[in-house]
Amino acid sequence: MSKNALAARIFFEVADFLELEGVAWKPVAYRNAARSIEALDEAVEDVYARGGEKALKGIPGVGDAIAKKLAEIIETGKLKYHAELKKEFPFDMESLTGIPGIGPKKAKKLFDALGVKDRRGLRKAALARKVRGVEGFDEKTEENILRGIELVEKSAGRVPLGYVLHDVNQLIGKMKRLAPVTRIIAAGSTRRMKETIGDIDILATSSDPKGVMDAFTALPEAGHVVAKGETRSTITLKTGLNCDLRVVSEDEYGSALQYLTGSKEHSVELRKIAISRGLKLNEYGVFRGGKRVAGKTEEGVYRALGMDYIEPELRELNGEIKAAQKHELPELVGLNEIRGDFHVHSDWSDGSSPILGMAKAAGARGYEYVAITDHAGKLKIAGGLDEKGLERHSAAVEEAEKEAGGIRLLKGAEVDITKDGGLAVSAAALKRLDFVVASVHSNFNMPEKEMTARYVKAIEGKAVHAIGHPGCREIGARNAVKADFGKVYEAAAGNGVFLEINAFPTRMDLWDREIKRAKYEFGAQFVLGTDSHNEGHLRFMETGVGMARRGWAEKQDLVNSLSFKELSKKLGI
Ligand code: DGT
Ligand code: CA
Ligand code: CA
Ligand code: ZN
Repeated sequence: MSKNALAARIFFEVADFLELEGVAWKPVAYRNAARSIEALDEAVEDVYARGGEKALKGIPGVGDAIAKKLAEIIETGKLKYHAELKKEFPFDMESLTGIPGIGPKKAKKLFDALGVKDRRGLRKAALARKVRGVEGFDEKTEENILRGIELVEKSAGRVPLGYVLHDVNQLIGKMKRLAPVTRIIAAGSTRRMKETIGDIDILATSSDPKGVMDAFTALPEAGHVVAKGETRSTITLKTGLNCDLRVVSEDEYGSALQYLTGSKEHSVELRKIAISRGLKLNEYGVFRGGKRVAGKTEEGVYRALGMDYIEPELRELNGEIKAAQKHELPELVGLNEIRGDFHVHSDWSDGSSPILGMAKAAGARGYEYVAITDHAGKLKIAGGLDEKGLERHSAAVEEAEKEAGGIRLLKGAEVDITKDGGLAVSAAALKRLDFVVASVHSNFNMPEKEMTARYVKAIEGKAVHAIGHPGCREIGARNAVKADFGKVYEAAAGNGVFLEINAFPTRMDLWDREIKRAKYEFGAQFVLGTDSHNEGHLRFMETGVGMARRGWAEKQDLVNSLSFKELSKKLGI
């Protein structure tokens, strides 16, 4: 485990322990620090080596006390404070609270009543139907626990792309400098911008494959060399992720890239089409008889098969091949068309940076505008603002705009949708804002009918601009809520309410198939928001755009492509 992952894990567990002890605020601080360490571009040990505790304090959410503890973890691999807390709670907190629906309090209850120490123990107890006997649990929660464990185990070993894309790009940049490569590019699920990846696949061309293999396996990022061959090698990065590298000749570059990009299902279909046209497609090229007719470029491969070039994000065998044959592929939106971010938190709720810091960082990305959408409502743990608080927040946003150097700030909020579809803040208070995201943050397990009605009511109230993370999933931790989403999309499109594509790496919500469905079947419009809790998170826009593209989104489908002038007209601000 990398030191970042280790530190994040320790801090998350400290937060859980402190929450159990009823300590106020500190759990929020530890979780914030853990989250930003988890998402950091750099290894914490490198930050520390560069500038000691002082440099660690440059990490968002890391203050004096946490910097000191982080230094201890970097130096010793452990934290005394954590070990002391653990003595009081002698079970594997992280293993248990990693299961959807299990918080620190429930974990302790299960430990006290059944001696359950970790996920394995809990599965055993649930299968033996012992959980339902514990106070606060019943047959249904027992079932949910088993389903939750399955979800966690299924996603084990996969990593949210948003957390690692930057590392992949850096690694490729380094190889460009250090290795004798002509071309080098990420393929596989990374290139398709899938929300999680199992491993990294890189393709290169070179006249000196052996030199490339030597440079690759000698990278300081390589924790372990799994295999080293003449033209292909695999390393395990210090972050724990595997990375494959293939070197091919220039002539094979296109077909090798097509093969290595996948998806497998997409490629299998292409091969069938090749056969039906009297051709043969493989990773070395497209052949007629013994003669090679394409393979140097991907465009050439698709052209030889009688279709338009298909962008990597679309290669999931979800209608793209038929569309390419009929020349009906969408013109996908690009990152350069994004002019703002619609979901950003500050230290007014559970973010770790001031409004001004977030605004300047958004400006530095070249945005024209950013919506400051701190939590509003009763979500205590996230520091939800009440109506008075919202008024002060709006005033602070106006102030920050004056100092931010030209970027326009939208006075916003992320307001909770209550159990019955109401909003946690009055319509009058919301009316004073420029941009309101409404999200479900509680009662995730409602029956489908009630959840559908809850969303539709929130939409039809017309007090909000967007529905935040509509599926309410947390990748690897919580499945999407059950609702008739067709009805939700229909209501949203009919009432001019946008659907969010939340780009936070563990959310990615809405996602590919749902975006495509909402667009083509219901004519919905979308807003991309990173759900940033510090400046570094703003870069998740990149994978967010990737997800929008996976959902076949074009420029006109995303409100983010509007200029501030067009946007203010649309919002009436
Ligand atoms: P991942 O790593 O699980 O996130 O997903 P991928 O898509 O990166 O899959 P990976 O790393 O196993 O393989 C990389 C690419 O190689 C994959 O996207 C397509 C290609 N590939 C792998 N196995 C097969 C296969 O059996 N048939 C074909 N046609 N292509 C394959
Ligand atoms: Ca892969
Ligand atoms: Ca692979
Ligand atoms: Zn939210």
